[in-house]
Amino acid sequence: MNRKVGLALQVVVLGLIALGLCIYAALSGSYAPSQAVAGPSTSSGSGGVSGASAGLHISEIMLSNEGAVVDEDGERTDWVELVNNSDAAISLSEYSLSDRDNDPSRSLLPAQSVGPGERVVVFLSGKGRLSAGTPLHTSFGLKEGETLTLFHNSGVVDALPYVGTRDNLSYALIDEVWTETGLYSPGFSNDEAGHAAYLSSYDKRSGSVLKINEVLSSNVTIIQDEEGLYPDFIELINLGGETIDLSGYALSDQAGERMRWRFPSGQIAPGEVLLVFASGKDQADATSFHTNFAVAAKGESVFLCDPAGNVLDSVDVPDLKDDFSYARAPGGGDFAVCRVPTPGLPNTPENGFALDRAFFEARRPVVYISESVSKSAVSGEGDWLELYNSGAEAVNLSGYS
Ligand SMILES: [Ca+2]
Ligand SMILES: [Ca+2]
Ligand SMILES: [Ca+2]
Repeated sequence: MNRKVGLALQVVVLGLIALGLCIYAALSGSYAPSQAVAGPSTSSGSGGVSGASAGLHISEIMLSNEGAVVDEDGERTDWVELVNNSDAAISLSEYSLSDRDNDPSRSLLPAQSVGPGERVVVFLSGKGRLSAGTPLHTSFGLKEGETLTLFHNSGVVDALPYVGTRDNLSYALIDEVWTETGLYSPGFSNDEAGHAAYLSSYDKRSGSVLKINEVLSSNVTIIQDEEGLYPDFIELINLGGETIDLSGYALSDQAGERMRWRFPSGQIAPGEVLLVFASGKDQADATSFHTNFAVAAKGESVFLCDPAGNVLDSVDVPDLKDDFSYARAPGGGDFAVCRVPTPGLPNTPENGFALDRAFFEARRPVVYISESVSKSAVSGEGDWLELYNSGAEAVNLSGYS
C-alpha cells in the first residue's frame, strides 16, 4: 500500500473511531458529544477560521500524548497550538492561557511577536517557562473536566473543554472542522504536509556521528548478560572525534514513543563501540545498560535520539534468524544481515570469528573424545576410544557414559 493511500485510510478509520469515542463518551457522561465535535467557543462569530474572529486562536491540541511529541527536555507533555489567522503581527503579551475560565492570570504569555499565519506551540506541562524566544510552558496541566481558555486583554477569545482522544492523536481545526487526527502537527499547518514538516523537524540523522551500529533480536548463544541470560542487544558507535555524554539520550523501538528508554548516565569515547542489552530489564550502571524493551525477532525499527528528542539514527531491523545480527559495515557503513555478530566490538569479520572461536573454546567439554578407532578401520583390533582431559584437574569419570 502506498503511503498516501495508507494515510487517507488512516484518516477515514480515525474519523470512524472518533465517532465511536464520542458515542461512548456521551453514554459514560464524561462530556456531551456536541462539545466534542464543536471545538472552542469563540468570542465573535464573524469571519475568520471556523467562525472565529481574525486574531490569535487555538488551532490544535493534544491531551493524550504518549510520546509522539516531546518538549525540549525530551519529555512527553500535552500541548496546544495557537495560530495568528489575521494579516498583521500579534504580540503574545496581550494574551494568556488558563485552566480556569475566571482567572486570566494563570499563564501570561511573553512579549513575542507572532506573524500572520504563524503558529506557536505552548506545552501544557506545568513547568511554567514563559520567556520570549524559548519553548513556552504553562504553569498548569489540563485535566479531564477542565477547560482551556485563551484570554486576550479584552476578554475570553477561545474556551476549549478537555477533549479525550486516543493516544497520540491531536484534536485539530482542519478545513474549519475540529477533527481528531493522527496527522498531529505542532507548530505546522494542520494537514499532511504539516505533519511531515513536524516529523522532519526532529530528523537529525544526516549530521549525526553517533549511530546505531548493530542490532541482534534473537540471542540464543551469542552473549550473556550479568545474570547469565541471553537478551537482545543494540550497539552504538561514536564516529566523531569527541566523547559524548549519553545522559538523557534515548533508545526506542516505537516511532510514536521515540524517548522510550533513556540513559541515566554514561559516555561513549571517539571510535568506541558501546553494547546495550535490549533486555526489558530497565537497568543501568557505570558499566552495563539494559533498555526497558526488547527487539522483535520478526523485525521492527530501532531509534536513537538525543536528549531533546532529535532522531540521530534509526534502523529498520528485518526478520532475523537466531544469533544473526543486523550490522553496519565497519566504519558506519550500510546495514546488512550478519552471521558472525560482534557484541561490543567493531563489526569486522575478524572480530566475529574471534568471538566464535572464544565461544567454542569456552564451551568445549573438559573431557572429550580425542580419537576413536573401529574394527572396520583397523583389522584385528577391537574398537577403542581415547579420552583426553584438557582441564588442569583430575576428572571423576563415574558420571560419564
Ligand atoms: Ca498544527
Ligand atoms: Ca527479541
Ligand atoms: Ca559489533
